[in-house]
Amino acid sequence: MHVPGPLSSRWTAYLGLLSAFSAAFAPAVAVKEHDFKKCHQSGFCKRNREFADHALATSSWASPYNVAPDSGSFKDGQYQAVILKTTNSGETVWLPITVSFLESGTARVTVDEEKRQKGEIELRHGSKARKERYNEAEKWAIVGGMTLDKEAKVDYEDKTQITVKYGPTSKFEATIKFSPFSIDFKRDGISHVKLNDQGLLNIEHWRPKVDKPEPEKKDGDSTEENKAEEAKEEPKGEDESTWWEETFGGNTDTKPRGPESVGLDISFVGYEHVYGIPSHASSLSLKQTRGGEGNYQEPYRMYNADVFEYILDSPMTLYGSIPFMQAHRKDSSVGVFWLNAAETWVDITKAKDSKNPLSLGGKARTNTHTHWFSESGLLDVFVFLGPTPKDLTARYGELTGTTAMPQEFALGYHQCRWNYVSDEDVRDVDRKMDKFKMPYDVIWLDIEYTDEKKYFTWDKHSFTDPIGMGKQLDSHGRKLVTIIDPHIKNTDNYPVVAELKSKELGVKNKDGNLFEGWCWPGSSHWIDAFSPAAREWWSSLFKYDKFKGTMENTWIWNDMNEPSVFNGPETTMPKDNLHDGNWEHRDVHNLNGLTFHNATYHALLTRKPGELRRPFVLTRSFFAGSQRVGAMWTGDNQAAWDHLKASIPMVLSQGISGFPFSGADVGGFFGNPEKELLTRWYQAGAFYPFFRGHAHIDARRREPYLAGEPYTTIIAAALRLRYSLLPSWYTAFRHAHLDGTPIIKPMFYTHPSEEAGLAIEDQFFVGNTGLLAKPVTEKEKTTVDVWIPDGEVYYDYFTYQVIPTVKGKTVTLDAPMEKIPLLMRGGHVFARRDVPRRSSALMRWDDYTLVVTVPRENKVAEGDLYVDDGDSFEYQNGQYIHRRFVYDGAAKSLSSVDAEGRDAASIREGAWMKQMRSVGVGKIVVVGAPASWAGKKSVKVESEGKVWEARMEFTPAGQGRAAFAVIKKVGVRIGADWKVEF
Ligand code: NBV
Repeated sequence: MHVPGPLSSRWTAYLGLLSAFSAAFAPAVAVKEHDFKKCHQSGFCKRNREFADHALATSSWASPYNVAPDSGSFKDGQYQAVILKTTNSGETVWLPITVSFLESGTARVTVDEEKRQKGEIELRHGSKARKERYNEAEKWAIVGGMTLDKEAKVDYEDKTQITVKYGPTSKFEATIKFSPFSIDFKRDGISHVKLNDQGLLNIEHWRPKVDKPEPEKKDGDSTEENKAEEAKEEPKGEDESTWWEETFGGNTDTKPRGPESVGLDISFVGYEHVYGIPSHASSLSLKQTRGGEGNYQEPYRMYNADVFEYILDSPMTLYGSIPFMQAHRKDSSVGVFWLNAAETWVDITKAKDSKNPLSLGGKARTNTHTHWFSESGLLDVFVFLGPTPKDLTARYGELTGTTAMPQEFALGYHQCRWNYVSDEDVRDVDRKMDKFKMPYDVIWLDIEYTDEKKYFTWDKHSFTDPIGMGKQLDSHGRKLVTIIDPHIKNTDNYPVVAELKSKELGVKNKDGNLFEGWCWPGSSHWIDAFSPAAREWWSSLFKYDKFKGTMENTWIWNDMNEPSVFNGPETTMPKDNLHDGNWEHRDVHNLNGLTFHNATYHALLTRKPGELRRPFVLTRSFFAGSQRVGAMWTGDNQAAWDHLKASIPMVLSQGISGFPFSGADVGGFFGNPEKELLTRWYQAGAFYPFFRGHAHIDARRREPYLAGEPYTTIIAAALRLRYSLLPSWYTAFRHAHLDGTPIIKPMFYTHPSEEAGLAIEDQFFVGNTGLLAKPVTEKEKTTVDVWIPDGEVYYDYFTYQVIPTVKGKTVTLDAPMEKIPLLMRGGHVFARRDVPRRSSALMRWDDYTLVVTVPRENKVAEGDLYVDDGDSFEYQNGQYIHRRFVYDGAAKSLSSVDAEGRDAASIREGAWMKQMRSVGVGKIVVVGAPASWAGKKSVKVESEGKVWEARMEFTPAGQGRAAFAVIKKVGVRIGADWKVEF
């Protein structure tokens, strides 16, 4: 291979070299679909689809998997048995199955393979690969919720089946049929989820490789006689051509264990919509994948890859995977979590069920059939029976963990580009953001800050004084994020690579030698973050005295951790590479990003003894569980309107799939957004849980103050809106942290009974605030149609206009350039901080504004506010304020109580809580205030044993605007109990 000389890290010089380098090693700029496998180019995908085609086309098809007679036993919430598979050649394969019924009501079905369990396979040069099926995905993904349901009982059993009742109040049941094997999961006596109902279970069993002689070419190869002969040798569904080796794009994958995929059909009975399995640039309600109008031809793929400038409306894989799917119909949600870290594909089809006209008012119901298959590993699937979307996210959160409580600054605005070219450049951007009164919290450094892409070093010519730069940022409470990627430059005089080599902490190739591939630095090695020793070493690199130039306000960005390998198959690592424990990369691929992200998170926890602060680490690649250690973004999008539009279902999909701390690059990574697009993108981005502007190295500078008027002012307003609502965003994160609730919520999630809303993907509610946002995502659009999910009153956020709404209908809102379509639903109380400041840190001790949106008939409005120090883990010791606000129209009062019923006296106040004693409620705004308040000049306030009057200004309704009242100088502490009487 031709190896270019070392690349200069000076970005100017780099620019020149970039194209040459790109041409040689990096993927070209637009995603080339043909660089990534289609199903028919992936051996096991093709085999499983063909298996399905054959089974579904054969009316007499019977799944060849049967539970062995008398092999089953049920004890302590667990059913164990052996499934026997009869192969085409008449051989019997033993597949131990465990069905675990968990206390939470979740069921887990795990199928392993007996013959594979022991032993190793000798590879070349004495290196070895594990023979058994990979069984450690659980170790990385699952953190709780695994207590068995000791109350689960066998309800019925005979020679053909067993039924177990389980879950809260035993309203769930699973009927395991033996011949052929299938499971029917019911809730309240009705089937919701069926496994192997279509008979597509397929576990490719262990077999030794037999070197067959090349078939002799016979004359007249295509004669009928010869075809019949071939058919005998290769029975249907047993295409052996990719069993032991597979080549794609010039890369050959050796498969020492041969074919070993696991496949299963999962039917959602009576469900028309399925969601989840991110990340795909696709619709929120997933599409069918077996062709037909408006459908995909290809299955949804999950094989984490550097698919930059990805195409839209596609089931192609992206950077991260969460194999969690939810099915929803009016008033019912169920779901499955397919715990497998290997390459996975999911086919989706929907079919009207004419057989069962009984349900749903005699209408033929739709069933959604899904077909899942992974290249290797266990068959391991969790089944959730709902019944609400919230139950699903909570149960899934119990298993894989919930969003880490973030650093508060992380919810502010992040200013990034590839690259800020020097410390002076950073200081300048910092000053200009202030000059233009644009709040922001974090500025980011991409790969060019390093000395020739050697992570943990600085380019000494451009970044002469990183600490001075960090201090300037810190003077306004701001932070710096630097990128650290998993590829370690293979060069001399670089202690990091020297240690990686000498301590053998890198990923190995199939021969057991250190794997070498190409990435930004040129020749590189990859840290194996599956290895405990490698993680410990990784931690040592982040200590302040080791990674010099970093300080307490430096945080980290992990990119390229799919991993991206420029000269690897599908721009990633060869599947026959070896990780810690001799597991093949094939088995663990989709976990790779998580392990690296996790290693960085833990490294930041131990930067300095005694410094216990919540790390902030952004990752590009992820898997189920990544939410526990940081945020993600949707990767390399484009500065185009359709990418702005696509970002919303993508971020919503992340939210319902347990990883809500997500956002897309504002402005679009590749290309140059026109000003209107950039502005609209800021308005939308202000509603992403993770809000970061970013741009490619070739893109023109586009810091928001460069846009020029009127755009600069409009963008500044969007930034300030984000900042004023930070208390409510933070509260939404608290809920996500507690029980896995998404931060921005699609209509099906908040209004699961409204069929017309189930596929809506362009509008959402923010936390529990009742704020309904519908960002403009089309060029020159000055109106939007918002779908109204219920009969509540809706107010315009900015003008307090009462929107003339009808439940289930859309309403057209004006959305000129300067306006973000944002409604307030009646019945909520939410918190803001109204004084504009430069960063979130500078707002810490500001008073709050509470907004009450009076519901129809002046009934009850409710909301909450969670606040802690936003930085340490002290919240785990009770150092937080969590208030519940209740407005009661009939009682004419608004009160604040501890949301968790804690007794204030029992909380020992630390430094932060003490300081919060000086923070109060500055203002209360009651939108939709009753007309009877006219003429009132004050309200009675009661708190901490005192009573006083506060001034109220009432503005009567007029010209479509609701009446509203403003109470100023309320005089109560935010942390205290209080009551206002109107
Ligand atoms: O580190 C450079 C970029 C980064 O800016 C971007 O956000 C990542 O998604 N990175 C990818 C590497 C290559 C981009 C073509």
